[in-house]
Amino acid sequence: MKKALITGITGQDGSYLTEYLLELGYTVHGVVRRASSLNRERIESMIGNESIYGRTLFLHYGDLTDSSALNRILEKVQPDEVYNLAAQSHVGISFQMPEYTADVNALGVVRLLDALRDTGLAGKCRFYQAGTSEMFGSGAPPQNEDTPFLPRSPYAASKLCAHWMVVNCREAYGLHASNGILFNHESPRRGENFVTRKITLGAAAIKLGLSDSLVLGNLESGRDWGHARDYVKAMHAMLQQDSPGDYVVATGETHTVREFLDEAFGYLDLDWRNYVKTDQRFMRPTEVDFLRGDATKARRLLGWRPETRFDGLVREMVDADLELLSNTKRRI
Ligand code: NAP
Ligand code: F7E
Repeated sequence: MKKALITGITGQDGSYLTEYLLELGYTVHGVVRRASSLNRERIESMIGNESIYGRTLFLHYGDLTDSSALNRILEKVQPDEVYNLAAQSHVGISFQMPEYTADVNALGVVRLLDALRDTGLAGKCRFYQAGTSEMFGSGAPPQNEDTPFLPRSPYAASKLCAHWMVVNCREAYGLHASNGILFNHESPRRGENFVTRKITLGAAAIKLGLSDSLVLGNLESGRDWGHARDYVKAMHAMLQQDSPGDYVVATGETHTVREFLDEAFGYLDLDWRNYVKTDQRFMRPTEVDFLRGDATKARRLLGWRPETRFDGLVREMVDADLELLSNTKRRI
């Protein structure tokens, strides 16, 4: 049985990847941060299952800013595959916390790659780095592996540093290390301060009479939105290849924030124009206007295809938020 170590296991992608790897028969080890309250909601169902937790799923305290903890965890777990999903992943917040963002997203990867070498795992363990379409920034669409990187935020710049560190490690030391260049992927488990989840939660709250407005920023930007459940399969597929590489993972379809609003509110028979306001505080100093990925390479070499389309994604998120708010009556 293969052993995987996942950093960022408590995040959106970490939770889907854990479920997928457990289904494939892996033993999964996750790195969790110490916090004053437990934030393990997304993996709660697995932690609460006695036939999984402590048998095929294990958690270890660590942090991408703490090299010695990373070394200890790797030494103890001896994983066959490492998936580095941990990050300060919010682009807007990265403008307010550029140093921290670079520490976790860029130096964190340096620490992890060094730890793999220091523990003698570099020759045996495969490595996945969670790269992002944000690295393309203002690069012309459709963006693929040959598109120049023109980052537009501290988040994007930090991820670009990580990207090249991974490329260098495989060239210099022969590490089986791959960069996934993933375009936006969402789900009912998406963090509540990303635009898609903000919209589906907001629309559900308005429908249930728990709120009467929703405040957003730029409605004109275009994103290539897919489903996280589909995207974690591509991460795994990259590490099953004979050679490491870099892969764009995307649907090839772009929608604006406005179109996301149309779909989410329209599904609930609401007109978003009656409820949505915009405010400067949610605008970014520099914006990425339009992303559309060309995932030909992933399709050809990994056999990967997205299974969920845009309308299905939006409806699944709206339905989940209706259910969540109906059960909790939480005001947002
Ligand atoms: P997410 O929901 O924000 O999850 C981030 C995870 O990283 C959480 O488990 C978080 O732990 C952990 N983390 C944050 N700082 C850490 C630190 N200093 N040390 C250890 N763990 C830390 O992000 P996601 O959407 O699942 O994305 C997964 C990865 O893919 C991220 O690297 C993101 O940048 C990248 N990515 C995401 C997308 C997308 O559209 N979702 C697209 C391209 C790339 P807590 O739970 O304790 O906060
Ligand atoms: O913004 C606009 C915002 O924060 C999408 C991360 O997973 O995907 C994500 O980054 C768009 C932007 O995602 C609000 O200005 C309008 O144009 O949902 P987002 P993102 O910045 O695309 C990439 C691939 C990642 O790698 C990242 O980790 O929506 N927008 N109004 C808003 N965005 C937010 N958050 N909140 C608003 O109120």
